[in-house]
Amino acid sequence: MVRRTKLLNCEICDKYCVLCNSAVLTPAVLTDHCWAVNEFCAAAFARNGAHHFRGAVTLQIEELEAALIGLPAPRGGARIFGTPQLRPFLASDGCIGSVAAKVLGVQARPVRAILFDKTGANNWSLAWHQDRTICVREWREVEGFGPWTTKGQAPHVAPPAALLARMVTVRVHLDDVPEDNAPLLIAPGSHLLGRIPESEIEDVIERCGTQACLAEAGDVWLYSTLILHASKAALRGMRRRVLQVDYSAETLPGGLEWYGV
Ligand SMILES: O=C(O)CCC(=O)C(=O)O
Repeated sequence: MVRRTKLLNCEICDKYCVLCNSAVLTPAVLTDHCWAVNEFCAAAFARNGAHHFRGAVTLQIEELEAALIGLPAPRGGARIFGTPQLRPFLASDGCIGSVAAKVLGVQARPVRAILFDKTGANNWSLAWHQDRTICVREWREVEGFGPWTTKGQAPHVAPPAALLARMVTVRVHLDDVPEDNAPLLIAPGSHLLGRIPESEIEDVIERCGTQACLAEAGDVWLYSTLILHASKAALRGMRRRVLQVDYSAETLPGGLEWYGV
């Protein structure tokens, strides 16, 4: 017999959780589950820094795989440049870009894309960190921007944290990500803390708690770019392909230009 209990509304978005309608819920659990339902709640995203869009690209997954075929995906991931076949997916009215546009509006544009392809033979883990750099066309000295590095032959620079806080990152899952296939781990709410010094990371994780972002092929996770995150190596002989795209709705100051995709 299915036990039905009174549905509680999420304290943030005032909607009930469709996943838990037979469980006894506390408001805290509901808030957690809130990001697992398809309904997007801007207020919950602003607080948690993440939202799971189930099946957002399921219908386009074969076309997407075809667009990505042949692209290198070495250990640690490869930046994707000059791939016009991806643009319809990434535009703000495309199946990927429209997820970013929920937060940034129609001005959202893809500013960096990376393809990760973890397999038993191409495996790695990443300790807790924030993504702190953006990819630009050329080096220019601009106040607040630095230090500079070169990755994948393109200049990268650490911008002011406030700029990163206004960006979002979309992760498109091409394979299932159960608990043992290297889900992204996040510390919900950590994106609100600006740039977090290395020495404070442990303490922030303790305070924010952690969440494993499980997914099925065709799902999309949306994150605040500044969120503290980590990922383990894949444990089983499974493949874990993720297309990760950073979005911004801004032009850069001082003549700096986004590299783009
Ligand atoms: O996909 C992953 O495993 C981790 C990606 C990541 O942490 C990053 O790009 O900073």
